[in-house]
Amino acid sequence: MSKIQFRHYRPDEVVAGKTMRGWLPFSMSWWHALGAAGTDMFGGDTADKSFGATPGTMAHARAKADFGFELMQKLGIEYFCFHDRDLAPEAATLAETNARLDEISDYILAKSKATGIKALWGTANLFGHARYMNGAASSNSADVFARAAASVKKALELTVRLGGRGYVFWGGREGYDTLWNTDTKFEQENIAALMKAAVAYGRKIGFSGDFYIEPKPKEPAKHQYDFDAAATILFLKKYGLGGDFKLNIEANHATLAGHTFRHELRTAADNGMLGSIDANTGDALLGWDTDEFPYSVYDAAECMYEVIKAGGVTGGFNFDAKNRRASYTPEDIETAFRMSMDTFALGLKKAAAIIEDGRIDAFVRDRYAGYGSGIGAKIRSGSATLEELEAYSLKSEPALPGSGRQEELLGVINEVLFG
Ligand code: XLS
Ligand code: CA
Ligand code: CA
Repeated sequence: MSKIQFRHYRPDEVVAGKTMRGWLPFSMSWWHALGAAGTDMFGGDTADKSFGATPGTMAHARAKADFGFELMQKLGIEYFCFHDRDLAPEAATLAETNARLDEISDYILAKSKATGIKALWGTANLFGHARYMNGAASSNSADVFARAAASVKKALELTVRLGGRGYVFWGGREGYDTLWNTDTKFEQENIAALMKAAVAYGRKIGFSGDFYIEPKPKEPAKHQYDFDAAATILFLKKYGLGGDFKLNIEANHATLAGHTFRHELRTAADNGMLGSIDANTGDALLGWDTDEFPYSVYDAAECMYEVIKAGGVTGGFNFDAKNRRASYTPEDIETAFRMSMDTFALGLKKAAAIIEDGRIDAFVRDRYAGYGSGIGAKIRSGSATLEELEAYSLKSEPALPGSGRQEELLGVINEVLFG
């Protein structure tokens, strides 16, 4: 097996005080790399992801694992992310489904032990089956809630077994299509109840990692409760889940919510909740979740600037990304990973260069200098009263605040990035 050669990714090279491998724990998403075959709303598969076996069989589940581990080894990727459904097809009963998951996790665990490649995070697919048409924990059916909880229990066990750093809740159908049939407060209370039960069980079986919520505003639901980082943080704090949960920020979901990737990273980090990253990108001209392999060095540099400032992620960088429909050969899969890993490696170096250059950080620091003493320091200490601030203001009119110098700063960034 020949290792893939990178242009910028050198796992052991130290950048900003840590190895590239340490800053960038890359992960392969089982569903895209081994599952997505190019199907879209208007046409079927273009890629062959049978891997020499019949799809829907356990032989196929094993063939996917074989291909996945070889791919990760070639790339030097040390983690993978999975839904229960990605690992083995669902059977007629929960008991049979669980038996299949036990069987395939034995197989994967053996490969994991042989290679050192582990799960980054696991999750349960609580959106694909027809039973989840009205959501899982937010379903109007208590039986569906119970079934979702059973799947979370099993997915947590798999995550622990496969060495996962985290466990993800992505609420694709935890939302609504019309408020005319929905009790939003009731549904969100139920979502919190499932999460609390998951924390209790996870800790009981020895899961010491973080739980994550992955915000997304819509698709498939018209409105998802975990709309963006801010809405999700409010939910976690309201229900007392902040100690066990962090966020898994996905670039494409950030832009769907009308934010930038960087905005969502900053919001999570400001609240001490930057856990993990789903590294992908959307398309500025398309209003849905295209899950493309990230290629913008500029975006990657912005991302890595936020990540360095936050001291890194406790999770990793999961390529929740798939090849375009017309890039359908096995070589296209390798090329996509290589290109995106290099994008983040270069982004990391550029972000470190921005910090090293110092002009941006110095500008931001100086911009708030007026809060360092006098009335500003009083405001920062939280002790300034309105009466005092009025008395202060009566003495003189405030000067205009200093210029934001936006264009100058953008020029500095261009200079550091491109010379
Ligand atoms: C879908 C989400 C999903 C989560 C895991 O848009 O990105 O794939 O990452 O359920
Ligand atoms: Ca994702
Ligand atoms: Ca997505």
